[in-house]
Amino acid sequence: MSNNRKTLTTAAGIPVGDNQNSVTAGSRGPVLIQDFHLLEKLAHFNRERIPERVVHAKGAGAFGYFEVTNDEISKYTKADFLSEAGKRTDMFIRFSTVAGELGSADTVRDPRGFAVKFYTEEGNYDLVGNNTPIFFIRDAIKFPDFIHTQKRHPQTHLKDPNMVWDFWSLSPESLHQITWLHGDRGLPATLRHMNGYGSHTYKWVNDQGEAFWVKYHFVSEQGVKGLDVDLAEKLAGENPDYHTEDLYNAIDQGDFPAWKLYVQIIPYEDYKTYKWDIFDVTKTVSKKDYPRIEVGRMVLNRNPENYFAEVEQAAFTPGSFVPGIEASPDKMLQGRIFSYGDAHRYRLGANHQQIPVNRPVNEVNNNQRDGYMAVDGNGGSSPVYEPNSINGPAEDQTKKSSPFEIMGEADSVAYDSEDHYTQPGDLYRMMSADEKDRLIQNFINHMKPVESDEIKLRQIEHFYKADPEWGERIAQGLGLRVPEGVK
Ligand code: HDE
Repeated sequence: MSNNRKTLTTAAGIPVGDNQNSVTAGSRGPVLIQDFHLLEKLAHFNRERIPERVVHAKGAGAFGYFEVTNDEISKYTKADFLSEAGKRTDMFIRFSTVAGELGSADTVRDPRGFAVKFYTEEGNYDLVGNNTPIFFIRDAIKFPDFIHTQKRHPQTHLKDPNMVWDFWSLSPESLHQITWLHGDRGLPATLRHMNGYGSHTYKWVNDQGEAFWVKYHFVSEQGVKGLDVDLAEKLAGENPDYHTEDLYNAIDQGDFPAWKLYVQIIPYEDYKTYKWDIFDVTKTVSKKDYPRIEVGRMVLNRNPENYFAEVEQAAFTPGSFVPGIEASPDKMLQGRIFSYGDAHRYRLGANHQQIPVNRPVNEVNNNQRDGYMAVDGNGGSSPVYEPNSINGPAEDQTKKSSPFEIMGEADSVAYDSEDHYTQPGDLYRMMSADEKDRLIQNFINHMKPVESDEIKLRQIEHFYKADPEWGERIAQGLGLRVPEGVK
């Protein structure tokens, strides 16, 4: 053995004398329990897995930076990392599919997660979006049921189009997102060839205390490209990690992918009068009404050094806001603000923010102590309570979030708009003839295995209401007729 190799050690740093033969009682005798290296090795191996994410389990990540390109953004937000052109902030991104398990194929029709962590000087800002500007549902209370339909059937353990279309046909607010999903953008060529969206409306507040509503759009500099359906199927078999590999190789070869970040700024008072509820995540806000304003540029220039440490253990939450960026009353967003931290505490533990990929670059000062894996010194001898007279960290009232006026009664009520058809219909009508053909074929292929005609007809009614031609074409492709009562 050459002398410049490091000595193999146990986790306690003890040099290992033999890593090929366990210690036995005599050369043909049983293994001795005193072989602590063997015991540690087997026991640690059993504990290598942590729970995979209940959604977005399969993902790829990369590090990079975000650079502000527009000096005017501070008119709308006091967020320090957006304060002036040229300002750079390190960031980490994780792309993911939604429904598949950790080992599932990349090239499937599914939204892609687009989760960005900005390591700002005022703490981590997480923008946990998708490659779609909208979502299937608009109230967090429906999310676990919705995801159950996307996962495996409780008996067969198979993906089940009956569950999927039963739920979607009974949740017409999903029509906009499923139209998007069955179009060309629902199956991206690579992770580099897709846009990213914050999806929800968020609130920005400037240093005068003025508030604005904001929608985020990351536009790919590589262009937006879809993957041919037949090629995608072939790749899913031949190279299920096709997208993961493409991203890694591009960065490895110095071909750094980049996105421009734009925002739509919606004046605060407009939420009361705009033709759509801007807090309803199944709707978009027109670019004609609120044009995109450039904010900056995101460049991915470094691969993770270790997948588990940095990608699997990455913990994003829409509840990680920095001063100048706040929540809106979007019910989905509100539910998510609970859900992600809860998922991390379960998957990674109470101290998950101490894991290097999740650790902020600025100093952390709070009165939270102890818990499993408190590995950052646990606050040392500093104070552990507040108020105190021993010079502990104090709040800064200038960083308080802005007020939002509320009226009405506490109740379980739906969003006002029951118009689930205008925006999907517009999306359909915007498509070229070829795109429409592909969209319709994708729907037909996906709906064909559904056993119940009742479910198919219920969904056809939604297509028909969005655009009669669309409904007729899908009905025909499925060998059905649009019911007379619908016309
Ligand atoms: Fe998520 N989502 N989600 N989601 N989501 C998770 O967080 C959840 C939603 C999104 O790369 C989970 O750490 C609820 C919309 C991304 O690590 C979980 C609702 C959007 C990722 C969770 C939504 C997303 C997740 C799974 C309805 C786009 C991957 C484990 C209110 C705007 C982040 C975890 C990563 C992951 C919950 C809806 C995007 C369970 C309850 C809308 C990109 O907490």
